[in-house]
Amino acid sequence: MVLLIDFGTIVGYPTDVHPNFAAVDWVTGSLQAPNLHTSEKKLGQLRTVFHDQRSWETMDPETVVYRVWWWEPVPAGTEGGLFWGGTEIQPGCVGDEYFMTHGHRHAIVNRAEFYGTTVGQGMLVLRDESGRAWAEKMKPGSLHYIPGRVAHRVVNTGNIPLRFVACWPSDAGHDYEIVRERGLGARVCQRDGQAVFEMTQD
Ligand code: M6P
Ligand code: ZN
Repeated sequence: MVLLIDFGTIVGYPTDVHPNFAAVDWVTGSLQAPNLHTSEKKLGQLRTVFHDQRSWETMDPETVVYRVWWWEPVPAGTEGGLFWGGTEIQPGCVGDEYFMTHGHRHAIVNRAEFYGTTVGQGMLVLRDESGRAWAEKMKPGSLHYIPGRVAHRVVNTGNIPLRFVACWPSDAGHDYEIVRERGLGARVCQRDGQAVFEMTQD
């Protein structure tokens, strides 16, 4: 059987398979998909995330730090399924610390994830269960495998929006508490115009 796929048209699909049509712009990471989910995080929602609380208090809490969009081809919590999404982090700093995602570990801890950078420059900060922290440079084309049990966060170290695509298991979930309590063990700060990865005590 020949299967012809042309975004929106599948010929010969089995009638018991729900036709899931989606399209990615591989240059920007933008996504078209059925029932696309979106969310945005503003500075006001990221109080404990940045270390310079004084600078954070002087900034507009309505400032959008990052947006996320994702497709759930199966319901959240489904074992064996996958989600696909993208994230755009604005350029900026709170004090000397770059704008970044909240960061999380997966609620089902052994679930892994892929991140792939499409636009901009950044750092993926990772921390394993033993407390070791490290970072991987993100730039267009860089592909990052995040093993299970490893907490992860993305930092925009450039002066344009940083965009990356992501693929993660539909039952992975997000554990934000662990990052709120323990942090990532490292921060990425601007020192003399350069992005510097610095270990912290937490
Ligand atoms: C990526 C994925 C999402 C995640 C998003 C923002 O797109 O890992 O699952 O929600 O980044 O990260 P956070 O949830 O830490 O705010
Ligand atoms: Zn994740």
